[in-house]
Amino acid sequence: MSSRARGTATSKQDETRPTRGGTMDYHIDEIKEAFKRLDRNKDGSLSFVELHDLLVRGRPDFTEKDLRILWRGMDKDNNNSVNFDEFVDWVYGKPLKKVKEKWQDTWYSYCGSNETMEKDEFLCMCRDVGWLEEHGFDMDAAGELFDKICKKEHMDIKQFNKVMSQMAKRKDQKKKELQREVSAAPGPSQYWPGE
Ligand SMILES: [Ca+2]
Ligand SMILES: [Ca+2]
Repeated sequence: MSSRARGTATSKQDETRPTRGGTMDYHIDEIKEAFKRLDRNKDGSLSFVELHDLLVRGRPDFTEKDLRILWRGMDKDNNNSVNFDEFVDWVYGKPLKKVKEKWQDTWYSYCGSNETMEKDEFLCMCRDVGWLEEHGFDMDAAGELFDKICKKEHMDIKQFNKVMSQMAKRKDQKKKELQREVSAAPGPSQYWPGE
């Protein structure tokens, strides 16, 4: 649960940022402008990171994982970015695509303000998933596994797939089971604060 106070869609309208389901009707030019401003890297589409602050507005109880699932519902053509048409549909309250929760949602939810995972985020996830043991696969072992696979400070989702393969061997479990365990983890209880 978020303990931070946040404005809701109805209590605090900011005219420059469209909020879904509000009472205001937005003119297409306003939406265009908002889209342009949100598109910080100017690549013509919105990433999860670019949309994050807008998605959390009016949703104080949402977790990072909830946001991930909401985000995938907006991304109707599954290309991991929201283009202008998808954005317009969302602003006008068109039904979102139905998505099932996936282990990737949980994984991304532990990534903080980007889409790669640092070691402390990885350890936090291992703990929540229940992978850490007092003896054997402990914090140090998890850290070593991170270094071995990642070789840099950040891990991407492909590298995490390798981690799961190694974990599956180590624990003599099927990788599918490990993916289920990741899905079952709650994700960080609060979303990361906006910039
Ligand atoms: Ca962009
Ligand atoms: Ca898309």
